[in-house]
Amino acid sequence: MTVSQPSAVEIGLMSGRAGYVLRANDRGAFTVASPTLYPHMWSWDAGFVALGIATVSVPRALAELRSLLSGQWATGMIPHILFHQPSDYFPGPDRWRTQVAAARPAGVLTSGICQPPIHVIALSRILHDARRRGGADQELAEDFVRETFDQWLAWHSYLATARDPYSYGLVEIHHGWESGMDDSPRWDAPYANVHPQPDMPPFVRADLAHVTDPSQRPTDAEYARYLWLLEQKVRSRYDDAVYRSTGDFVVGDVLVSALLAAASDLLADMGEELGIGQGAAGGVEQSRAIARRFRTGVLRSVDPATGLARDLDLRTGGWLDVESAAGFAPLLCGGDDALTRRQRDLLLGPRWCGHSRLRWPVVPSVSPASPAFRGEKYWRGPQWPVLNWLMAWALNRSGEQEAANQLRLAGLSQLVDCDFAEYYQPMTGETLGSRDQSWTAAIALDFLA
Ligand code: 9YW
Repeated sequence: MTVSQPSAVEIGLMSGRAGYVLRANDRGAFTVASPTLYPHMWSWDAGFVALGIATVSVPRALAELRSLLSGQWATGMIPHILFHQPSDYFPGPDRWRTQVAAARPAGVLTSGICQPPIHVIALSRILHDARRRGGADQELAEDFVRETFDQWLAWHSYLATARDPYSYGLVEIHHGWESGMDDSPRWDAPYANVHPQPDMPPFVRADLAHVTDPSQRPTDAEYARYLWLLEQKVRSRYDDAVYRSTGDFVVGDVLVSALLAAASDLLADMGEELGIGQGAAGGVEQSRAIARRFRTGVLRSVDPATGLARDLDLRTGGWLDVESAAGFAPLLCGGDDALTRRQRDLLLGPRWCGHSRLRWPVVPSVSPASPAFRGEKYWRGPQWPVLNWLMAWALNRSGEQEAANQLRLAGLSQLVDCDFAEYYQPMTGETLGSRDQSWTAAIALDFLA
């Protein structure tokens, strides 16, 4: 299916409305992930939000990242949620009980797990925008990189050490939420070994009150497992080594690993350009070493038969064969040109974006040709605009401009109605989940810039 460029009027409306959404979701020091469903700052959302805001205001984009860094733990971990303000969101700070952890930050309440390391990818894009503008924007962005370089390095080093203690080259996650793809079928097998115990505190979900159709969300049984893992993290006092030996869910995540590799290379590039972190044991060399290790880990996970990367269940030692968009992790970190071309063709082909029944040829979270595909259900098939953006970004970086532009145009066509939904039904194009989702508006601005 060929998709044409939106008209000048559509582009004008879309960028105006996307800017309006981000302005409306701005709470001064941070941007909420969505107006009512997610009234806090989420880690990987903040990265996308920052790069979208940078197209209109570099200072405000940098403020978003600075605000996120205020939640960084002493271990280097950037937590997945920063609770800057009270709300009825569940699970909130009372459930996370991070006061049991010595490494928690002072001054802001946070969750106790993390999310994919998209932030330095966003920062390098902001720096690029700022340099194009020059003047005060460029100076601000370069100063920001100098000021925060060690914090980003600490974040990446945390993932590379505490989350890969045996140097497999895959970042270990302790909760499906850490992947950003909560109920993805990627995690069905490992979740089958998660057994909530009767002494888990009772809970009432808040997410269902904000959606029209509960069948589009994870089930209560899935939710109980999520909360049981949270409980296990609390009981381990958020000590990764203790959790590793006691927790039910320990999985090497290929998408997180590929993002870590890509982000580490970009951090090293910025360090070299600005003369930061030089020398044999400096941040630049450390970042390059992290990038090499995780790129190797991702490439090693590829199934030669399917051409897709696989997560590794570190409890059972088994590869997880699910046709999810995370299988395209090698596109994000590069390192094997033949595989990049094979994945490009696969992604644009009939099992993915070229599937004949898709409303728009946009990356679905699970292949519509897979038996695991569910068109309405959260991360089990719907299209998430940020995933499409990531793949377009990756293709562009690998020199695959034509393929990248196809995803960009398809992504823009999907967003032309200006709902900026959380996720979309791939066959009907129906908007699902929250509307006015910040990261969706943000990537629209980036695609339009
Ligand atoms: C939750 C905010 C978050 C995203 C996650 C997505 C969803 C629900 O919304 O999580 O309650 O945390 O799965 O990737 O960061 O947009």
